[in-house]
Formats: sequence, structure tokens, C-alpha cells
Amino acid sequence: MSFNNVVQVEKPDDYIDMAFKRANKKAMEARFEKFKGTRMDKSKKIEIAKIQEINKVLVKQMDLIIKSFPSFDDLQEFYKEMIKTFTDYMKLKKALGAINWVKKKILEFDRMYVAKIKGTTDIRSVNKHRVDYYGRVSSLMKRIKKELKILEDVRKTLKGFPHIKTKMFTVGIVGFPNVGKTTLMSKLSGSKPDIQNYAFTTKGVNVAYMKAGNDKVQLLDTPGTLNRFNKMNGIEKQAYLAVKYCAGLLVYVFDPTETYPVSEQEELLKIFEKFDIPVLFYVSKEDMETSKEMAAKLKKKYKALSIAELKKEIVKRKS
Ligand SMILES: Nc1nc2c(ncn2[C@@H]2O[C@H](COP(=O)(O)OP(=O)(O)O)[C@@H](O)[C@H]2O)c(=O)[nH]1
Ligand SMILES: [Mg+2]
Repeated sequence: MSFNNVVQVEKPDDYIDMAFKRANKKAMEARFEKFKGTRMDKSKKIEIAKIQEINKVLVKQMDLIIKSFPSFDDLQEFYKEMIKTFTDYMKLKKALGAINWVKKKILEFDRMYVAKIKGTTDIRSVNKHRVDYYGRVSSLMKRIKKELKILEDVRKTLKGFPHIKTKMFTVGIVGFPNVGKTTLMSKLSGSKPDIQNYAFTTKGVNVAYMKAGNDKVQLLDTPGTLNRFNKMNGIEKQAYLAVKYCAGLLVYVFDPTETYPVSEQEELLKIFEKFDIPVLFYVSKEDMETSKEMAAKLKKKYKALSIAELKKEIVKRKS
């Protein structure tokens, strides 16, 4: 799922300006059109054309917003949870509801003021209705200033989400920071990995793909330790959710150089084992002289696999 198609949400004044500019253009056209009726009828016709143009522009813009934001109730649980990592879900739903309400009000004002102008017999009343209409539409738009801002902020964050394919077989690479997860991901995905930088590499979720016959496997490389949801920042929460909802297999990376003590690495492993997703093991930095002994110990204890063995095993688990 991609959120790239969500339209940019403007400020109330931008929408008002856009609508009034178009309305003035329409009025100019109407002024130069041949017209057989009285001057009064012509004035009425021009004012009605303006109101209808304002109505058309604003309704169209509000519709664009309503239709381009995903219908949150229909979203997969994963995306709902992702959205909740950075915004109040109810606030968001209410903001969209407010846009819908404004759209209906605009349509209502259109009918009401067009009818009023049609029923008028003196020019002063035409002007009064026009001024009233402009005032009401403008203040209506200004009333949703906060809601428009909420939606624009959400759009920007949605756009920054990693593009995770929820239906593809996915492997989550997990472990402490600096243990070699990103390095492992590049090795698994090939020499020129399609690594997406989400935020900055070390702090975001990286998504890459590994060939599996004619098919592909999705690899997620995660930031942080992902061990206490409440203490995670938004990006870590998103990584945690991606692993929890999308991964069908985990690769736990042990670092034998003990950037973090092995005992702590084993504690963290217990947390991932609770995910109820099968776990494979990889021991990094074997090449480093100082850690050879620990590497051998860990490899034996966890039946850790080499890169080639991991690739094979991932392909096997996929099918
Ligand atoms: N010598 C050696 N260094 C490694 C190995 N894997 C990772 N590193 C180094 O360890 C550091 C952290 O690696 P990185 O993949 O960014 O770890 P991450 O934070 O878990 O993603 C980097 O400087 C890597 O170059 C390895 O197998 N051997
Ligand atoms: Mg990394």
C-alpha cells in the first residue's frame, strides 16, 4: 500500500482564493455574453454564476481530500496501528468528518442563496445576498483550519512510510544496534541492494528484496532494539509493527564481539521468541580475530547459519 496519492491539503485562505478567482473569471465571461433580459436579470445571472462557481471549486477540493485519504476503517490492522504511532486516530477521523460536513454546508448555501437571488426584485437585495453568501462560505472554510492542518500533517507522515508489501513473504532482521543487521541485509539482497532509506538508515526501517527463484522475498532491517513498545519512538514503533504484522520469519543477529554482552543479547532474543514467528540465527563479525571463540560458541548453541545457508533456508520457508 502506498500513501503517495493522498492530495496535499491547503490552508482555508488558499481554497477561498482559488474559488473566488475562478468565480471572478466566470463573472467576466458572463458579463460579455449576449443577454436579452433586463439589466436586473443580467446582474442576477452573473451573481448566480459566481456562487455556483465557488460552490463547484470548493466541493471539488473537499471531495479530493475525502476521496484521497484512505478510508481508515477499511485499512488493514497493520496500517491502522502504524497510523496510531503518530496520530490520534479519532482526531483524524473527526477531521475527515469535518471536511465532509463543510462540503454539505457549501452545497446547502449554494441552493439557499441561488434561490434567494432568483426570488429578488431589487438590486440592493441581490448585493446583500451576495455579500452574505461570501461571508458565510469564507467563515465556513476558516472553521476547518485546524482540521485541514491535521490532515496535511498526516499526509506528510504517511508519505514517509516505508513501502512494505504486506502480502509478500517477509523476513525481519532483528537484534541489538550495531550488531550487523544492515550489513547482513545487503549481503542477502545482493551486491546492489534496493535499500530504501526511511528517515536515516540507522534509525529507520530498511526494506530490501532477495531473489527466490522467479519470486522475491521481502527483507526488513529494523532500528533500535524494539523491546519496550511504550518507550519506543514513532519510527521504532513502526518497525516493530512491520515485523509483528508482516514477518513470517525472523533472523536474529548475534554479535560475538559483545558490543552488547551476550547475556543481554540472549535476553532480547526471548522477547522476539514471544512473537510466535520462527527464528533463524546468524552470527556476524566472525572474521574478527578477537571474537572467534565466542562466535564458535554461539554458532553451536543456536545452530546459526552462514549467509548461503540462510538464503537457502529462507527460500525453503517461503514455499
Ligand atoms: N568485520 C566485520 N564487521 C562487520 C560485520 N558486520 C557488520 N560489521 C560492522 O559493524 C558495524 C555495524 O554494522 P551494521 O550492519 O550497520 O549494524 P546494524 O546497526 O545492526 O545494522 C559496521 O561498522 C559494520 O561495518 C562483519 O561480518 N564483519
Ligand atoms: Mg542498521
